[in-house]
Amino acid sequence: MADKYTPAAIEEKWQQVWAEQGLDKTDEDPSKPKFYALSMFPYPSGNLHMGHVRNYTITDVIARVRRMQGYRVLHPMGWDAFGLPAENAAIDRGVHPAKWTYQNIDQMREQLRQLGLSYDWDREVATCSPDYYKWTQWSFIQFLKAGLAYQKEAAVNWDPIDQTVLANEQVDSEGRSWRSGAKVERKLLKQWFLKITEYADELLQDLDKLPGWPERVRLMQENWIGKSTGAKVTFKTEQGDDLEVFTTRPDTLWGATFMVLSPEHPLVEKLTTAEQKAAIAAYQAAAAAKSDIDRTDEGKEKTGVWTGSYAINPVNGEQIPIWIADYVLMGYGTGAIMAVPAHDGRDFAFARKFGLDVKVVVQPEGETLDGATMAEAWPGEGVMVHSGPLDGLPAGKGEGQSVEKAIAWLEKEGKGEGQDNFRLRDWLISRQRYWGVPIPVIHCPSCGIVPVPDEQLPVELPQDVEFSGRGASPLSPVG
Ligand code: ANZ
Repeated sequence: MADKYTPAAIEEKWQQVWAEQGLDKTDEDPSKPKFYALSMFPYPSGNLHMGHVRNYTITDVIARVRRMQGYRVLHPMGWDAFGLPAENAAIDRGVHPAKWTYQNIDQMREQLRQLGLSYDWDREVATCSPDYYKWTQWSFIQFLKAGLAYQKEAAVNWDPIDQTVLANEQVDSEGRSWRSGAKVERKLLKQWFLKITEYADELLQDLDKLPGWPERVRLMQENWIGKSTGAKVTFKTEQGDDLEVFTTRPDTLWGATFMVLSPEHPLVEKLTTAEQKAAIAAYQAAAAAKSDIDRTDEGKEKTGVWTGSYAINPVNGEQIPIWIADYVLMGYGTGAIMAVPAHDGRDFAFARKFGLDVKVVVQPEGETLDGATMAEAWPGEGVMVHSGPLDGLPAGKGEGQSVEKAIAWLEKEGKGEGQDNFRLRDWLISRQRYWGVPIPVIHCPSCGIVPVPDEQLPVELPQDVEFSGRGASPLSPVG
């Protein structure tokens, strides 16, 4: 026996023998127990890296052990082959994304073979091939029929020079487009979503069923789902519209001294008086140019504009001014808040900057806060004051405390109701790019969105397209 391991001499020879014996083929003998060894499909970037090697070795070891234990093992490989890099390569190098993708697949398949991994290559799939994405489309239609796929307007990154939507990865840290260098804007476009929020509670509860998982990972999941408990409260605008807010502190309603709408809120136009029109429009344009991270940066100076209108506080009939400000995001809660400057830091900074009232409704023990002179908000514990039915209660979320009582009172009075809110957003699946699965629906002018019948799937992606090199999808309408 040779005392040196020479991969070139040994591996190729034995891989050949395994191939001839069909060692990796899926055994279909129904008398044996089945085992499915599936690892995550790689993106066909062109070359394997050590992360792939580690990952795929683990699954390969499992598959081999199971075969030896007498299982009939299905151990396939596939390619997560749609996505933006293929399109970028097409633009940069003038090759069609399909050609670039299949070349990369060939190369990486060869590298996986050299590693001697025991895949059944007869079962290979590529997500960009019509016989595969037929099933992606079929699944989408099941979601659509179940009411779990839907379209709505959502903010996207818009490059005003290239006139195209950009992925987050194409926007640099200064908010500029990777290609044109233009300052990226936020623009509302109709998008497809999957309603993952329908499962938010279930996802949260079932984290308990993962006892083997690191606490750190479970906590990350929990924060990502981000459950907040509170209430939805309905204010009336002076124009007579309902203005709903989500609040985690419904007990502080008597201390609400103004309201703040996100600049994108649908009621802004109606609320804006003639005198305030120009200032509001300018502020909306400035907010559209900012990222959510910029907008919610706690440290930054608060900005905003009064709409010129008032709302009526449902608990005491007081008229309070309605402002717009970028620290309120359209994508969270209802996109509108009641501002309680005495007990919320952001609202406090805003009120001081614009000279708005500050009304204390929670008095901390041993102190007497005065709205006119206090130096910062008091978000902590205390006793409820100036709050009608809540007066004298301990402020807090526990049993018998102010929040619980406030919700019961709102529900009894028909002014609001308890509500949970989640940070988790529905999953935006449309991309406005070319190299992806066509959404299998017909936009019928008279009957709306109609799913393509199963027997007509797949709806194939046109192959014969030109890349303008300007970043726009070759399928976007000309003009
Ligand atoms: C009044 C209030 C008084 C609030 C108070 C807090 C303290 P979390 O915990 O993150 O769910 N809010 C609601 N929607 C918002 C939006 N779209 N953009 C920015 N802020 C929003 O926070 C919920 C609280 O954040 C809500 O409760 C609301 O302010 C604000 F002493 O309402 B609160």
